[in-house]
Amino acid sequence: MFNLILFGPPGSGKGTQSERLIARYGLKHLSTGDLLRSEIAHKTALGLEAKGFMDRGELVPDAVVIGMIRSALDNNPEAKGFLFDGFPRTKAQSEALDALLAQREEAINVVLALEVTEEELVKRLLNRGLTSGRTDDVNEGIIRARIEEYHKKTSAVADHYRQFGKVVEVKGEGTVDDIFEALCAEIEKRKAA
Ligand code: B4P
Repeated sequence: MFNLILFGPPGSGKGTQSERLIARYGLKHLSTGDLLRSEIAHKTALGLEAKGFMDRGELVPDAVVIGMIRSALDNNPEAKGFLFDGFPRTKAQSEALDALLAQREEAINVVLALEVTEEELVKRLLNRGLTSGRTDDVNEGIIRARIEEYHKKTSAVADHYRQFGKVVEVKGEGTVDDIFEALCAEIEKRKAA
């Protein structure tokens, strides 16, 4: 199996690049953002709980997202590997993911971290907000709150995996095609190792 985390601040291109990476490598895509938005659309109890946090640009509680990922792993025993998109977002989520994979005698192979400046992130998300219908994309204050959450809580995820030599930084500005090729080059190196 090959397990990959696509990491980076909100708007760095995780969702965009994930679609291409799963097509090329046949990985199962697990996006906690997509899973949460699906729960909200279906008006489940979990979705109702998550919505308030997401609308404020805050992270949803760890127990909620860890439970969702545990079920997704259980429901995909045949997967050739997983692409984790937007998860883990806290140190606790990283440790929980490592434990869930270890129970399956698996581990994270690489963390690809997309690097994008804050002004570019805000520009991209406001632009997406014009058409996405996402309540967390329309207000600059909420977007900046999401970026602040990233610096406060999510950058710890990179620190966690850096101690195992698993983090590779990739420039996330430029064309979608060029960024995709840079990500693939890093994956090929790790697969060959
Ligand atoms: P997510 O759904 O993960 O969304 P995101 O971080 O906003 O976006 P992503 O990074 O995937 O978007 P992309 O850059 O591809 O999270 C939403 C919310 O859910 C969080 O704020 C949180 O509340 C909650 N949540 C999710 N997971 C959680 C967890 N594990 N724990 C707790 N809470 C959690 O796209 C952005 C835009 O940039 C697009 O319009 C795209 O077209 C554009 N773009 C992409 N690449 C580009 C390029 N190279 N050049 C120009 N534009 C580009």
